[in-house]
Amino acid sequence: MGRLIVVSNRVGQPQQTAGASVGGLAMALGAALREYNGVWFGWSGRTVETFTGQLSVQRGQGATVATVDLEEQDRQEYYNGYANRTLWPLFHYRIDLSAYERSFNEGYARVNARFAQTLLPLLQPDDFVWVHDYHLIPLARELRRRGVTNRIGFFLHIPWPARRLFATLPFHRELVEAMFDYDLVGFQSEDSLSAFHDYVAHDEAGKVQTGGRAVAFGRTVRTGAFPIGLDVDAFTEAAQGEAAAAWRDRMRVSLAGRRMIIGVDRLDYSKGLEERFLAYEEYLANTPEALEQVFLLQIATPSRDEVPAYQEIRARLDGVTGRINGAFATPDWVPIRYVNRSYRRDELAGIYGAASLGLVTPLRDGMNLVAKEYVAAQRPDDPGVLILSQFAGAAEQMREALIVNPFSREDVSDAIKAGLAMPRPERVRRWEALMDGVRKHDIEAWRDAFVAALREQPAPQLV
Ligand code: GDG
Repeated sequence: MGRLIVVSNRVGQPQQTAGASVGGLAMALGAALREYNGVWFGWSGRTVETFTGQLSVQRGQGATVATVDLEEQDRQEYYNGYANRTLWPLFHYRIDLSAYERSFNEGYARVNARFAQTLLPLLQPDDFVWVHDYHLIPLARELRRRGVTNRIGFFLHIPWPARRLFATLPFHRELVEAMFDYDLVGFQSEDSLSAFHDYVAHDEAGKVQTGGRAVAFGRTVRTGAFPIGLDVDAFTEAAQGEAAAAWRDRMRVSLAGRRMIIGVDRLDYSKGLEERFLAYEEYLANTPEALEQVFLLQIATPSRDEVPAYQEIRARLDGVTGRINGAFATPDWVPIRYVNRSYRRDELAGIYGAASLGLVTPLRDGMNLVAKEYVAAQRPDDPGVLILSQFAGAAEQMREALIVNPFSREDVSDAIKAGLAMPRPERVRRWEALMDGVRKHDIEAWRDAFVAALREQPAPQLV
């Protein structure tokens, strides 16, 4: 069996489980590489004056991590630019925030070419290559141009937007055409998959065959939905460890008989934090008996702070939380505990476990792993209730959550009320169904389904 070569913008530590701050992507790929004798290749996060293509290789147990340095101009145009100022907002339905600058486009093309050039000497003929996320959509095209015939798969961690939105991207056609250089393209949800099919069928006059083969540009690519999940065993282990128990106890003391609602998100406008705070404010305003009895703990870890839209949302959230706390707080109670730092995974697991409600209300999200973590951290005999946005990919599987429209304050406020009042038997019944789903759609199921599909796939054929 050939090796698995994973390529993503940044690499993580494959051995890491309970340790410090890692995002959803890093956790997912770390678990995948532990299973296969793999190589994980990506940007080191460092910049140098002139790009050299010099690889830095670290060998660990069962996996090798290889990184390359980029130039400062690459960081600005490719990472802060095209990836995080053009594609991220557009794919999260925020065309008002999407910047269409040619230099970003050039930086994106340049870095994808640099990635291909640097990866080339690492590849062996029977390797399978698995490319991740919106930073690297054209990577297969760059590898094919350099003669690579290995199987190459692509997985998009974020949503694929509706076709009319996608068409606002200059060179949208080229980007999709580049996706036909993969053997397999995977999305998080049926919603994203069908939006992609819709574009292929309508804008390219292509065809979508049964089994998910998309035909356009004279080529065929296999497509599918592969919902990502948790490394459930690692997470439950973390939730049962000492650090988690210490935080559960610490939170229980600090509750002082009150109920806690929890939100945990990267500080990102796609996560709907402002809308969440306003819905919670509405709940407080309409529920006088909740005053001093409930609080919202929002952990919002700063993210992408070089990008102006992230500086703006941070400032707005400072304002909104300050205003709500000023209006409702009493000398010994604040309605929102707003925390801008990150916690270790095991600490987070303990904090989730002490919350009566998990509030997960992104305006758009590829999947959302926090929803799954909240469920996995609950006590089976007395679980909390999950409130989940209908616009998170996770909503396709987590039907027993209280599904809400995050744009509607009334809807979210009603769900908070219903969740806090829900009798224990109903909480247990919903939690059991949710936890079954979390186990079924776990990280191994995701990884194995994608890798199996990639390995079975015959080489691309001309139609
Ligand atoms: C992208 C897609 C998709 C957060 N704060 C801390 C912390 N986190 C962890 C959470 C969770 C992860 O970060 C966030 O994952 P999400 O899935 O919620 O969101 P994104 O970061 O936007 O991830 C998303 C995901 O990729 C995987 O495909 O689900 O849709 O946008 O695991 O727990 N972790 C620690 N301390 C924190 O303070 N340790």
